[in-house]
Amino acid sequence: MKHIIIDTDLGGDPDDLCALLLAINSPELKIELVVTSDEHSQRRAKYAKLFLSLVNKEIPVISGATSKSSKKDECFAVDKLISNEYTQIDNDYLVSIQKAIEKNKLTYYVCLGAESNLSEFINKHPHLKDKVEIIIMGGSLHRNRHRAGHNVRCDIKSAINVFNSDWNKRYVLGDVTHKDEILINEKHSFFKKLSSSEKHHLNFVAKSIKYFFNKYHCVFFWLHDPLTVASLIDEKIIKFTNLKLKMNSKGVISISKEGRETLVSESADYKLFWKLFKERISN
Ligand SMILES: [Ca+2]
Repeated sequence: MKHIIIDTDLGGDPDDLCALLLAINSPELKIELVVTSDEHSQRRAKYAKLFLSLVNKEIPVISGATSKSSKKDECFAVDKLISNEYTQIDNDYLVSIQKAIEKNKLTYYVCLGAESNLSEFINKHPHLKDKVEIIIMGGSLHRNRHRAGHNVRCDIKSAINVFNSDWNKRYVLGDVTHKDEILINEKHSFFKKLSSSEKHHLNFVAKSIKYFFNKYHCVFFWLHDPLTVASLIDEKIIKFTNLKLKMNSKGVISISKEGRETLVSESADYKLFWKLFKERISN
């Protein structure tokens, strides 16, 4: 069993919620802590707590770093779902992450959003390096060579700091996640199943997806974050390779002879992913 910390910007793109549910329903993983990133008034943390209460899981939730994005849009689509939530949530995230990591020999730090919390943590606790394996969903090599992906753009400075650190880490790149094989729209059987389920928590996921579609006039999303989590459950789902990479001041990565050896996703087995994902989500 792997001990994991999930660092997430859930409440915007619904794939974070699907990733959280996949991790909850997977006995190979034990979630030690959920920490939110790109926070606005602890709303992501409140939303996480609300969902965990629906699935009856006592998993600690901590509110992470406040958004560093200068954009007015908060990328948060589920205000209506948390409108009655007045829960006060702790925000001593650096202490909570430290405690969760010190508890076990090895912890997988799964970063599914901005890297603000992670960057601060590695600066503050370099002595914990050997107890952590980091897996980051973000960046791409071939998809867009001029603009970093959403997670990196939310806090470019932190992404650069993490990239240049000597902590053990691997990246699930947008090159393997922006794929039709893991694209969900309203016609997809997965979405229909969630919408028609009698289980309250699955309806909650369906509702969250609908709010996202409505707010952003969007008709689909990709399962970037569930694919990332799935790669920890079954290592055959994503094949990783070592490349020499550099990250520029805009957070864009590229291959470079002088670059840093970096473990990145090369390909994914989407059929294997779907088999696992379908089984686990319908629980
Ligand atoms: Ca995310």
